[in-house]
Amino acid sequence: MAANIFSCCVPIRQYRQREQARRAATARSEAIDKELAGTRTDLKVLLLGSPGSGKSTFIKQLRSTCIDGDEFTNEEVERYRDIIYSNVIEGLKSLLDARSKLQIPWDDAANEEHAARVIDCDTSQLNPRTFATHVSSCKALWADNGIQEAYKRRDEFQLESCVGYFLDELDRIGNEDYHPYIQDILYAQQSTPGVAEYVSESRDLVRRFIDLGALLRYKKVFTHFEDVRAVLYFVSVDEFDQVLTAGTNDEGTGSTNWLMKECDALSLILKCRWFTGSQVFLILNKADLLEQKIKHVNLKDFFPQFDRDPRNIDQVKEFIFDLFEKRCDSRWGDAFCTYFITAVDQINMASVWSAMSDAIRPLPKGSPFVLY
Ligand SMILES: Nc1nc2c(ncn2[C@@H]2O[C@H](COP(=O)(O)OP(=O)(O)OP(=O)(O)O)[C@@H](O)[C@H]2O)c(=O)[nH]1
Ligand SMILES: [Mg+2]
Repeated sequence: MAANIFSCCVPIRQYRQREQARRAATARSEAIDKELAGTRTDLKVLLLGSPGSGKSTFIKQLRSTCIDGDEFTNEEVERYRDIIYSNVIEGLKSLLDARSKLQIPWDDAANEEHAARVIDCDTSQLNPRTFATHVSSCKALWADNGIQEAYKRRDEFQLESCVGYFLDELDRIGNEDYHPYIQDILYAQQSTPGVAEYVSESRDLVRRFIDLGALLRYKKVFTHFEDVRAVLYFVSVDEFDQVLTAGTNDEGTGSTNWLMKECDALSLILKCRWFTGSQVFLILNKADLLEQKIKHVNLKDFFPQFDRDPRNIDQVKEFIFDLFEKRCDSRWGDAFCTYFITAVDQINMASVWSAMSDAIRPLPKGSPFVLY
């Protein structure tokens, strides 16, 4: 009996000792956390760039692939699903409009009826049930050679870069129980309406990524410019063939090519007094689309000074790289870096981020804030 009581008491004593040790360890860890919270470095990273240049896609990748490995919540996945439905219908509307304006004949004239259904669709009300009623029309239209021909000529009109990807995936997206893959979420297109912030926290570091979307023109955004550790300026490199219709750009410098306008914008950022102590990254995004485009659009037609092989992606990238680097004052030195990226590619982003994150670190203690 005594043995029984004794054998019962030992585990209880051990349990109490273990519990005390566990509580002490938790208290120690909380004390360290509290101490670190006081000394944690807060790094502000600003994302700038024209609409559609890939800022939100980059943040989605930081969140899901590069830094935090976060899963999107069910509510977010459902919201992206409805955005994807809208991307499909709006994309088809653009293709239908282009087919008509470019006077491309229907493959099957009976598809006019499907076209009318898609044109009448209210994209603000899409959900699995309402989208299901349009799936057969979408499939019939995407299979029509007239629409395919318009798609081939997409450089001649405005078409979101995600449209081809989603239309090719219609069998999957058209299922009523469709649940977007992460790759679909990366392609989902919706303009950021205001300032978006993504905060990534670790024990000793808080990184705040601030995406100013289309608000850069408004003076009130200058409040975000103070103490910026890094600026990421995004450019869609596949738009080298876009010509500005107004004759001069917003800065009044007279550049009429889209890439030259982006060079002007970058040079203004590099002169901006707010960023003299920041690391500046030029993100030349959509390298995948650039590679596709140079197969049928000649860079020489837009940049006569380009005297190398216009079908060679490395030579084209080198030329674009030089175009921007020449605008960069040599004083910036290591505080200015350029990367070609494909923001929708998870493998590419993981390696780009591992190189970039090394540069986005707190400045060593005691070093002056200004880098040059
Ligand atoms: N193919 C391809 N598509 C890309 C790439 N980067 C972004 N996109 C697509 O381009 C579209 C626009 O990207 P966003 O990230 O929304 O652009 P943004 O800069 O946030 O645009 P705003 O919010 O309007 O300022 C989305 O459909 C993206 O999936 C890329 O490297 N390759
Ligand atoms: Mg955005």
